[in-house]
Amino acid sequence: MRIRSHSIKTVIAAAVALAFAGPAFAGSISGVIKFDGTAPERKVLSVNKDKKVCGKNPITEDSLVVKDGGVSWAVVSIKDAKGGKWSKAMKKATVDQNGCFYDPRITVMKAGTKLIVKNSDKILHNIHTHPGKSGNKVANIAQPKFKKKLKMSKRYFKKPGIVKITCDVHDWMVGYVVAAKHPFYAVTGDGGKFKIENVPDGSYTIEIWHEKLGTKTMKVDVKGDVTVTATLALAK
Ligand SMILES: [Cu+2]
Repeated sequence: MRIRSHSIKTVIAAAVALAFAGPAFAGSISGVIKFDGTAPERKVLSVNKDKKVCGKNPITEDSLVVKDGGVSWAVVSIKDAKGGKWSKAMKKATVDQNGCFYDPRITVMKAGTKLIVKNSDKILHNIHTHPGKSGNKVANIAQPKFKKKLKMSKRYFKKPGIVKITCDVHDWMVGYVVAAKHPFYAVTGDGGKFKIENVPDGSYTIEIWHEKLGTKTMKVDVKGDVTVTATLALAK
C-alpha cells in the first residue's frame, strides 16, 4: 500500500513538472492606439463618377478616423520578429472594391504571395500600386467590370513594406497593403483597439504605423497576455 500511494504521488509530481517545462507560454499583446488632439470631422466626399454604384453609400475621407479617442487603421507589429504562424487571411490576402472603396482599407499579407483583388462593383476599376520605400515593382492593372477577381502577381509584394494602392478611375480610392515578413501584425479597429496573438514570452519592440500620424516604436515585455496603450499625434 505504501509503495502504491508513493508511486501515484510521483506520477502527479511528474505531470506537474511537465506542464511547467512545456514550450514557452504564448500570450498576446493587445491594447489601444489613442489620438492626442481633437478628433477630426469625418468628411463625406462628393462622388463625381459612376454615381449609381459609387454613390450608393456615402464615401468618407478615412485617412484619419478617430472614434472614442482611438485611431482606426493603424498597423501594429513586432519589430524583427521571427517564426509565428500565418493566418489564412494573410496567406490568401483579399481586398474588395465594393461601393468604390477598398474593403479593408489596410490589408496585411505575407510578403511574396499573391494578392486577390475583388471587384464587387461591376464597373471599371484600376489597381495602381505605389511601393514607396518597400522598393517593390509598380503595378498598373485595369480591372474591367466583368473581371470579378484579379490575382495580382507576388512580384508586386515581394519585398516587405507598405504599398499604397489607388484607382485612376476614382481618385478618392486609397488603400494600403502591408507585405509582411512575419505574422505578428494587427490593424486597429474601432476605437483604436488591436490584438496580436500567439506571442511567445519575451522583450520586444513594437512598431505602430499610421498613414497620417507616422511611425512610433515602444518596448513591450510579454509574459502571458499584456495590454499596452500608445498615443499618436499629428506632426506640428
Ligand atoms: Cu475605382
